[in-house]
Amino acid sequence: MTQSYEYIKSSIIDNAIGLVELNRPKVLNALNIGLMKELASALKDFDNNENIKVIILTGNAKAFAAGADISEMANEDTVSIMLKDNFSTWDSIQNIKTPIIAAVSGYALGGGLELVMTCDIIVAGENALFGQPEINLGVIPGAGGTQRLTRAIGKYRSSELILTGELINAQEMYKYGLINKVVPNELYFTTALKIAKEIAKKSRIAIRLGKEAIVKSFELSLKEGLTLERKNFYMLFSSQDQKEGMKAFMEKRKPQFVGR
Ligand code: DAK
Repeated sequence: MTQSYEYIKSSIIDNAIGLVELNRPKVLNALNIGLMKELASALKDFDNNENIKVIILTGNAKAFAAGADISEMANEDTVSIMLKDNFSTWDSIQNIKTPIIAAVSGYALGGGLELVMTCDIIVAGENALFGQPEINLGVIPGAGGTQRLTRAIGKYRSSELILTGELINAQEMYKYGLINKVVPNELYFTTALKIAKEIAKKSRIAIRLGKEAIVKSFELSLKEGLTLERKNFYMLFSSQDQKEGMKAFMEKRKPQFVGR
């Protein structure tokens, strides 16, 4: 099943993996309002689809996304930008329960990097370039960059990136700990797909509760986080998949998970 959009492409692989491709190649996938709305809608559709266990979000070889669309923001003032409330689409993306793998090639800048950082696993081609260049436009990151980048790579590295606007390559970002894997350019998508296929073998309900507990670790105290983890762990013992997973282990066979 493939649904058609204007600014993205959405499709399903192996009946279990949702794929969203950002598709404004002429402007390096600049994230305009229309694209963000379509993206939020496609991700929500996958989140509501009981067959989908994991999502891959990607761009093209030249760009994941070179940031929010500057031409749309240039004439805004404080009130007009506030009233548009475009953050609600960003908020809905960070509430997606299905894990998202970012498959990055080329530019991931500004809002593009912020979008990457809403994902759960990040795979990059060697040519990928990351940065928060908003400072060159007289502003600062507005969709999570100062918070997520700092939590991911630390105060000192994020300060340098955000305050100088410099771009760094995938290998450097890997050393900083933001990226799971850096691979030769031609392998960035197949590597992400390989990880997605591995996740797709697992129980959908366990995958989602696992993501929830990990994401919440950024918001809760250790004590609260451990309580949430324990509740999610207990909850899984009422699933058929827990019974099947443990039974299959003891019978020395592969589990057949049903997502219930
Ligand atoms: N917006 C609009 N158009 C862009 C763009 C962008 N971010 N990035 C590239 N383009 C367009 C270029 O204008 C050009 O269009 P034409 O001139 O051909 O019509 C085309 O894409 C190709 O770009 P270049 O000719 O510049 O290509 P180069 O290879 O020479 O350079 C580059 C590539 C990535 C270094 C360069 O394009 C560049 O510096 N782009 C801007 C990068 C940037 O500053 N990004 C941060 C943008 S600010 C918010 C949520 C999020 C945000 C804000 C608010 N709310 C919810 C309210 C986030 C803000 C940002 O991301």
